[in-house]
Amino acid sequence: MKKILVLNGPNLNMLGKREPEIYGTMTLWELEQYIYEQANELDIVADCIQSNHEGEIIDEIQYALEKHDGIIINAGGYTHTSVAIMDALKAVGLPVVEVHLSDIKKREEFRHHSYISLVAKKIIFGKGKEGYREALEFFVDSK
Ligand code: DHK
Repeated sequence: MKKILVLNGPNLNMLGKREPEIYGTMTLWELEQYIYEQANELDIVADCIQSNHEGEIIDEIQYALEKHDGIIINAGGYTHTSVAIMDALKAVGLPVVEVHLSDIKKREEFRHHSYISLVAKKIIFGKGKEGYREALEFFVDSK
């Protein structure tokens, strides 16, 4: 069975309360339950982790090299700023799928650029929680 790390970055722990008109009313806990259910259906082992801290996200990416076959990442605001997270993803060399709940291309211009996209094999945005399902499906289809 494939083991996939699902990393959610800063402020995603605020889902449910945070700008519901953009991110919806689902909490992080509900999102993670959804991801575990979908993964189970697809015969994937998912490990969901959320952190507000750039260094912790980098640590988790590095640990993934020993434990996981791929990474699904929503790096939150670090998507648009973090060369260091991009470098960590490059360093471990695992396949990466980038997910965003909202449609970052239809929002402020500073959200249009993503450092994660430079290393991601697939980029999914604007599909809400279903984006994570699609990201898991990528790993079913990939070798
Ligand atoms: C989540 C965030 O926290 C933002 O900083 C990104 C992303 C978009 C999302 O849509 O999931 O710009």
